[in-house]
Amino acid sequence: MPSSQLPLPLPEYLQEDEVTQEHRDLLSSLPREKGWVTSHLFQYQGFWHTSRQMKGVVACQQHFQAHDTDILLVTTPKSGTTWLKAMAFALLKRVRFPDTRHHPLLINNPHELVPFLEIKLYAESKVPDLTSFTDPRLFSTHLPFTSLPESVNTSGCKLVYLCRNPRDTFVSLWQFTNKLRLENMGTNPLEEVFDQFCRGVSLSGPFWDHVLGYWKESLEKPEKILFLKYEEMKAQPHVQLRRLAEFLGCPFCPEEETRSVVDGILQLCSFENLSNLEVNKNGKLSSGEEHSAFFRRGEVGDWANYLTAEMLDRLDHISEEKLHGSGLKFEVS
Ligand code: PAP
Repeated sequence: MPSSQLPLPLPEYLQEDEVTQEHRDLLSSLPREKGWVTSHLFQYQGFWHTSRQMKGVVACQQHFQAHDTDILLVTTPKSGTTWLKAMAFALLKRVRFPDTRHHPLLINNPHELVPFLEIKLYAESKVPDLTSFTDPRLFSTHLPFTSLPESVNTSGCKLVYLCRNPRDTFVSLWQFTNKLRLENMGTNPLEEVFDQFCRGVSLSGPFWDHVLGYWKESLEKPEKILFLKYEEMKAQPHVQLRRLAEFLGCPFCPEEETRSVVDGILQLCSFENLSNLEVNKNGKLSSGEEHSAFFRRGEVGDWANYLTAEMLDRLDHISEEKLHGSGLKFEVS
């Protein structure tokens, strides 16, 4: 066959070949359900992961050693991960990269600058070389609290958790996974994946258990976990960025305030700015996802364009039941 007619290799995120017997054995021992993009999701320690991610989850639990100065950005998928990565990076590296007109975020997607532990680093290698990361190291994860590597809890490592209301999270996830599906797979029927989401069968789901795990821990250990909401970041970005800076031990000094450094970071990391950069319009992650898939509307309340009254009833009912007595509430508009 001429090379021009050879079928294109699948992007890495769609590859499900299990090369080691150990991994095959583990997967075959786990409950499985139909995946949203890949053929299956596997339930491990109560939460759902793809086969490729499972490799990363196990390797990172076994081998990741947190440093006291590490910072871990934690989210459920589609809660604003890309935005938080950009803001935390710009904030922590502001002395090294003070000029927002010549900044790494202008030529790199935030996921490249702040890699996922289980989806990137430990999915690619059982023991990745982390020596190029300088302290404070900045990583991210979608892992639920109960699945974090032990050293995250035993070290002084800090966690920043960002969540988003379940209505927008679901719609964003549905849209994102449709983009990741190959053309011949078609789009996922909304009703079908909505039902899966409600039953907890979504990437790193159940959504509510994920959020509650970190919410409770943040109440007990506010110096260890900062709990942020997407809706609050949209409504009061200056307040939330200053909170983040204080929590991470690098508050803005008066001189920075007079130079409007907060404005500069928010502008650099805004949806408008990031989504229009060449790198984010046309680039791809090494695992094959197009950067543009991480930027859609970036608003609160887009759920109103997709969810029926019946769906809202079901979702709100689950939220009420799950969050009852926790003190946690979501804003939806
Ligand atoms: P991930 O968890 O897979 O990394 P994540 O970044 O959390 O994805 O989700 C993308 C969502 O954040 C998208 O929401 P939408 O589908 O409702 O539009 C995306 O548009 C939004 N987003 C990305 N960058 C920004 C930003 N700079 N400001 C606000 N929202 C953003």
